[in-house]
Amino acid sequence: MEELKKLLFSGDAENLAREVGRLLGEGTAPDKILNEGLIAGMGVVGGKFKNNEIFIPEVLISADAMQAGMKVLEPRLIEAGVRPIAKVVIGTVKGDLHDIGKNLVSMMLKGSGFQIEDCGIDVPAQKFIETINKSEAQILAMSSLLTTSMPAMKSTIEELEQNGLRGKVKIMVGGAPITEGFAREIGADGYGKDAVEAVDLAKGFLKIGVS
Ligand code: B1M
Repeated sequence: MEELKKLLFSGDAENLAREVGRLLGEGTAPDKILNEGLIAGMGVVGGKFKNNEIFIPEVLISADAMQAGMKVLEPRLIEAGVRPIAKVVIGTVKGDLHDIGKNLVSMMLKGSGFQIEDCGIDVPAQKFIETINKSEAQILAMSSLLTTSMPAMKSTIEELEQNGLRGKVKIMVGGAPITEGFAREIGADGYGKDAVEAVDLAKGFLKIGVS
């Protein structure tokens, strides 16, 4: 597990995938590899990012390595019946094409055991609604990088209300122009300043019950 964490931290995707395969081959339980190796490793990455010891490019490289490890691990997790801790629908709101931050949040959430339904960019409210309905997700995560796309977060929340879904999902918002005050004003349940805060927030929702 220590080796996995090291490979994840150094972003060595190829060797990480190989090491996951090797551990599976010698009979290590898939959930042990996930929780004690990959998720624990991403926790270290998140902690260092929070403390400004590493920066966005390093986090992205580690997240890529995590994805490579997950590709090998995922079929075995499914076989073993290991379930994600919750489902998150994520997207950049209507009118906005920025996705680097949204992808980072998505990868960190995945790295923490959440299942992600990524709606992509320029996402209209109806698309969020359809995806929430289809996936039965417990959390909606919306990103906006433009002051001009911020109102789309508010209108999406209003449409969720009109569709009777508001009480069924916790909503978090984030992105460079978003503030705690704005999140409160539009009726979101939380605001994440960065990808690490987004993960903490999502885990916090689980503690208070997300359904
Ligand atoms: Co655009 N752009 N851009 N751009 N762009 C900004 C955002 C801008 C601040 C640049 C500037 O003028 N200084 C400015 C917005 C100004 C404003 O609204 N006040 C701007 C503009 C104006 C535009 C265009 C309108 C330019 C034009 O065409 N005239 C245009 C808009 C297109 C559109 O969306 N409709 C445009 C286009 C683009 C590119 C396509 C060229 C490209 C995007 C490529 C892509 O995303 N695939 C781009 C880029 C790269 C930027 C900058 C330079 C970088 C954004 C970025 O990726 N940051 C940006 C200036 C800047 O920020 N320095 C800028 C890195 C990323 C990791 O950070 O996304 O903030 P960020 O995510 C963080 C947190 O915010 C948070 O976690 C992340 C990790 O810590 N976070 C969340 C994000 N989402 C979250 C969700 C959460 C929680 C946390 O919970 C759900």
